[in-house]
Amino acid sequence: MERNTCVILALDVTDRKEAIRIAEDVREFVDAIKVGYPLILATGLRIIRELAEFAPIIADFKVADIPNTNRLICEQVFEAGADAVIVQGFTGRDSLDACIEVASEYRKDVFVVSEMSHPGGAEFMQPVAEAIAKMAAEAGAFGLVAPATRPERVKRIRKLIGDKLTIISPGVGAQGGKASDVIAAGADWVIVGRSIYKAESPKEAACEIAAEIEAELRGEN
Ligand code: FNU
Repeated sequence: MERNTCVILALDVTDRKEAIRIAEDVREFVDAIKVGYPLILATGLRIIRELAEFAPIIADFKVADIPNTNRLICEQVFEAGADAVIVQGFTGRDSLDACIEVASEYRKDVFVVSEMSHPGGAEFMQPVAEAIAKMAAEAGAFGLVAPATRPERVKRIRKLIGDKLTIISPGVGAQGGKASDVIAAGADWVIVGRSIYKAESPKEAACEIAAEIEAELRGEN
């Protein structure tokens, strides 16, 4: 995944044509498209290949099962054409290892959720987030998912893992996080859903977020 705009689109619409229209519209301003249960349950797994025409695809299935089931799920995800999968870390090292093994067979990437961005993410996950981040680094994951709603947590996780893992960060816009703040805190990419796909012009919305990040990286903020 190349880092240009530092924006990942979370495409949580449930209509195939709308998904394709938005993906085409915003392609120049996003480095990847994240698809998850809403779109895939509504339209089928084939949408991954259709969208892959516009950008690399991250499959957000938050895989959280025993190692054997994780392996079977990841095989399906990569067979369908995804470039990366998001998995949970709280299921433990063996479950994560199964995902990473499959990903390396397919030469694809695994992102591990360390702490979720919604308020409930601070209840059970935050106390174990640093242990999950360490485990993900030791296991050889490609990256972590850490909350844009809590840039101070992203900063803490970045300090802990150094440059070993990339950090992708959801929670910008609709959930209250600010793109430039979380990039300044050490995230490599922001993940943005509603603020782009529900905007009157998704293209303009994506362009604005990319510009905000570019200004932050140039030190203009
Ligand atoms: P938007 N997402 C999230 N928080 O929001 N995968 C997490 O901790 C996490 C995620 C996803 O709020 C969420 O499912 F691990 O509309 C949605 O697809 O900008 C996207 O990130 C955020 O969407």
